[in-house]
Amino acid sequence: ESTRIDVVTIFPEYLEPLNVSLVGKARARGRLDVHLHDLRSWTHDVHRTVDDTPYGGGPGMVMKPEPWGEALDAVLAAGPADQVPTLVVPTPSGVPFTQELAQELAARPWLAFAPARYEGIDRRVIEEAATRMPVVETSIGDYVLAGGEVAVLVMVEAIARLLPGVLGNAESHRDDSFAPGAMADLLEGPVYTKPAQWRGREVPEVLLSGNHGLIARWRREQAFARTLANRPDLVGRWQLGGFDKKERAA
Ligand code: 6GU
Repeated sequence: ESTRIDVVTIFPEYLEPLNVSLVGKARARGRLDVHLHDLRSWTHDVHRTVDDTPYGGGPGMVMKPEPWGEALDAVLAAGPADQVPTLVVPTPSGVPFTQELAQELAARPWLAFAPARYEGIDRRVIEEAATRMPVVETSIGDYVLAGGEVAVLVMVEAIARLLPGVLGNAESHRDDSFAPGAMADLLEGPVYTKPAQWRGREVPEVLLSGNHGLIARWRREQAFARTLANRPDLVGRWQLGGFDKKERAA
């Protein structure tokens, strides 16, 4: 019913936006149960050290295994005794975070996020965690962030809006009307609202026509054109199935 989310980070304040807007409301309504943890609370030295130099040499620092091991032990112990979380590790070396993966994760009752700073976490932490719980290493895109915290915000927002009762009715109906994964293949076209004329620019006449068949066809054409222009990589998937049915229906 309520999705539990644990986040272990050296910057809990970076996750403050989880108190705002859609995710904040989902928490206030009891649909999301978010627990933030400071990784440094599982250090034991006076400097609260979480990183060290990489074996084998090279630039940057690597996150030490011991604090992460204790943190994941504590997270496991804090949740329901009959469950384990799915551990989500944001990393540019992970599998792409897609709408499909967001849907899979939204179906799980308990997610634990382990965003890293520096060059990443000692590999043994991920391997040992994987003996105890499902682990997903995932990237939000082909660019490098300074740390995984912002990626956690992205993922939690994408997941939260899929939870039952989080979005308004209009929006959830709209999403339901698409086959699962449809948005991965076709970008949305342009949208307009009142006034019908603004700074000498008109709303496309077809949208004022009241002809819903014509409007649907126009929107489809706009979506095709925008996908061709902005995401030609998606066009290759149009032939491979799933799309014909939607086009016929529309
Ligand atoms: Cl998940 N983390 C970091 N640090 N950089 C990224 C990323 C994640 N996804 C894309 N770039």
